[in-house]
Amino acid sequence: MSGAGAPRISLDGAGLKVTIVAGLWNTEIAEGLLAGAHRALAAAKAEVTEVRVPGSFELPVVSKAALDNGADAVVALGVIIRGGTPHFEYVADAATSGLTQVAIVTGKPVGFGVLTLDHEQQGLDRAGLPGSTEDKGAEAAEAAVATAIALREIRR
Ligand code: DLZ
Repeated sequence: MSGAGAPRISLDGAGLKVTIVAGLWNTEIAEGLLAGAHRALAAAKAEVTEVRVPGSFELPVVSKAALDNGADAVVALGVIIRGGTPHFEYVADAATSGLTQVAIVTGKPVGFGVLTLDHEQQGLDRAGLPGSTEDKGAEAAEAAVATAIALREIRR
């Protein structure tokens, strides 16, 4: 995910129930994404629940369960760093296509905050940490809330 052109949006998410589903791999970057998502959702006044999953592969099934059980939107966070095995492609593809399907099948938004990286420094630059140039956890949270608001308008 490159940050060029990413919008920062001021939103009123009062009354929205948002679940953050966060992977545990690559702790420092993952915690930065999580903190950024919390900051953005607090600013939007959304009601927040946090659920941890082992890795990015588990994001889709838990995101779907959250949406099937009352969440208005999910923010899915994960960090996948390219290694020397094909695991990177498998895990990244499973998370990306799985989360896309979850959004379409449930008709509810999934903010996509899964970083797919060549190396750790790219993640540190994007994780909303001191010294980061981007805040992808916050961006994913803002996208989820903005999409939930858009869907509410359309379905009114
Ligand atoms: C197995 C695996 C590997 C190799 N790399 C990552 C990664 O970089 N980021 C991540 O979130 N998860 C990784 N995983 C774990 C899988 O997502 C999953 O948790 C396990 O395969 C167990 O199902």
